[in-house]
Amino acid sequence: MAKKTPTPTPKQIDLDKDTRSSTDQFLTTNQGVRIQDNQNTLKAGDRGPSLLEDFIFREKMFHFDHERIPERVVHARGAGAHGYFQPYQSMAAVTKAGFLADPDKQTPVFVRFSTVVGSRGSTDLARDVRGFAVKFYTDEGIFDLVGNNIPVFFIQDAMKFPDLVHSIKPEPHNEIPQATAAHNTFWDFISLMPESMHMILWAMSDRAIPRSYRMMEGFGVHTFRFVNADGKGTFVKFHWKPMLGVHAVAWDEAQKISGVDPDFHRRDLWEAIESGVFPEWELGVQLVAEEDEHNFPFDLLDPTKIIPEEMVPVQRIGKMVLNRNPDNFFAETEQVAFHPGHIVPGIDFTNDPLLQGRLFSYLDTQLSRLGSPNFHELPINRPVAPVHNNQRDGHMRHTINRGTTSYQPNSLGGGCPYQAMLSEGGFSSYPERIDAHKVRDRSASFSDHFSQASLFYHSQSPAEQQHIIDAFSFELGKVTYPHIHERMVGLLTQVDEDLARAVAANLGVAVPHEPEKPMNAGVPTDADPEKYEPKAAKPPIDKSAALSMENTAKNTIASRKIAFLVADGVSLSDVKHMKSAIKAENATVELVASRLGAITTSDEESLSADKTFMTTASVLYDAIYVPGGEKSVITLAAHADAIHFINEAYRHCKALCFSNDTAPLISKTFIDVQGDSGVITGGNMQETSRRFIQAIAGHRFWQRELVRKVPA
Ligand code: HDE
Repeated sequence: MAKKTPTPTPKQIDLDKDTRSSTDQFLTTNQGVRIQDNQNTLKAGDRGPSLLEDFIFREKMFHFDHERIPERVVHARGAGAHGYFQPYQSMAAVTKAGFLADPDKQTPVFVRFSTVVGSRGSTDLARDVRGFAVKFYTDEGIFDLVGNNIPVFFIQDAMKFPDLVHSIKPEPHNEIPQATAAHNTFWDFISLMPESMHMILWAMSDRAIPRSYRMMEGFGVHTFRFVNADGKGTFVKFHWKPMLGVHAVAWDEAQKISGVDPDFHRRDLWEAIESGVFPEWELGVQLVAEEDEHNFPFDLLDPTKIIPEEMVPVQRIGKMVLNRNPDNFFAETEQVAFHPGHIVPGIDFTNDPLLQGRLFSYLDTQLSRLGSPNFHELPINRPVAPVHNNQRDGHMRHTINRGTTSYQPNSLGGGCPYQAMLSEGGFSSYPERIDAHKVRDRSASFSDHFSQASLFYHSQSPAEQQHIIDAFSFELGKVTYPHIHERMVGLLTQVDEDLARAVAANLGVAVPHEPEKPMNAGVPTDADPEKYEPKAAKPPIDKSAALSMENTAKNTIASRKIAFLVADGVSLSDVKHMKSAIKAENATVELVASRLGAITTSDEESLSADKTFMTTASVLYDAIYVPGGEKSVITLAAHADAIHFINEAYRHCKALCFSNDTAPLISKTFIDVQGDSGVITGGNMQETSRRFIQAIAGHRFWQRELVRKVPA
């Protein structure tokens, strides 16, 4: 598909002021002096020592020496893209936010997706939470929706965040392991932290190994507040719903992708945008009237709880489209600075104690990362709304403020810049009434830690439940302390007895007969431990269809990647027909052969191979097609790598399609063409391609896992 060039947004026009291209330009120093020799240092004789006066060399090396900045303490690895957001209708009844008021108005956005635990160079396919941070450049200032692809969090209070992160990061003595929770310290912490159980169930589910950033949901996690022009507040939970559905890879596949293409998600996002199949999400909101705050069996301020969609439906209020890749990774994706405290009139916080702590952390962290309180002046961070205030100076100040006054009130500067009235868009915080004692404490309404973990588990399909069991068994299997296994199994009994039994069996530990009281080490000294004891509660509903990826959209193959396995003698008409059927659905085809270069077809035409069995792997594709052509089929049947390619895709439950005369190849694989779903063979080309496309849209045929035929 030809790439569409998006119309520049106001933010792009703003960024263009700082964008440079060196085409047809001389090489210069940073002071603009033209350089005549960029190959040799200045020396005393051509075999002599280098001279200190070589300002060109020193400037070049000085800059290089300082190229790196500290990576983010969490969410270090990420990928970003530009786009826009457009509401479907005015939301003025509940919020005065201008960017949600006018269905004709597009607001520029920059989005950064990330993993949480790994460092900048780690793999994209780690089992991890994914960050989903959106910067809206609204006319009223920046609004950052700094969310994740999981709707709840591990802890209820920001005080515990450094402990959580220290436990999951590589262990301090040897900095092992990288980008994974599967080690002693994390599970030690979690097994002592019952409030983490809901999030842990999500993290052990396939949500933590997405097929693509483009196929993830996003969540604001906390309950926020909308405020309308009359000052009336409404609680709001934010959701992003991907138009391509929510899909994951298999765990075995994730581990292999981490080896063959650690940039898998980054590349996937980049390529989708370059090819013009723009990633899209709908913005959803769950609205709760203030009067209903206490009508739920959980606390709206508790970030370990969702509001099930069956209780409060998600209203889809607009769409976000990502249509432009960054020009420069460092300047944009690395330097972008998100902060949940960047809000605009019409949006406000609640007292969620996790959110309250975040409001300190994000601003603070930019100082050590970007090195200056002027980070907001970096092109990617500056708003399109005008900025005027009396803040001055600091490292790397860009703005040149005119005038003699940098204080308020002033008369010498005519009183400028002046405060805005409410009617002029001035921000005023929601005047929530607070009448309380100052305490370090947690509300009793935060003490149900298991009911929503159970709801999540019970809402999964059998295959998804098995994947959760497998993930617990893998992660805890890497833990070398049996008492941590036992504590975790004890906690899992509170979520689901069968889950606990299955995990215990894999770990070789016993399930406690009577579910024990879970240990909760997160109790302050001098506090009444009873008060902190988790309370058993019934889930708000028994099952929620929205929680299972099985029920997601499966109606498109747009942007999916399909491998065609070919060799000399392949049927050109098979290749052509299938390729055009797949391309018509906006998906991509790559021809994979044993070598690069021209492949001669059965009718002596020539095709060009895109990849070889050495340069690619089945795990990088969504589906596989083997076209006919006797000679090609026989060659592939004799090629161990081709057979492995097919078997591996089969093991990962992908759609496979074989042309008519491919029996000699199929017979070398583990595939049973009669009994295996998602395997399409022979027949009329039109019908075959239709069935194949439908199978690819179905994503995976997990039932194949029940009979694990293919060795890893
Ligand atoms: Fe973050 N988090 N976080 N977080 N977070 C950061 O800010 C923090 C939390 C999230 O692409 C840091 O600029 C605390 C929840 C995303 O640049 C830091 C707490 C959610 C990103 C920080 C949380 C998130 C971050 C590190 C608990 C989902 C990446 C670098 C109180 C709603 C943004 C930075 C990007 C990044 C602190 C918990 C999402 C240190 C203290 C809950 C998507 O400020």
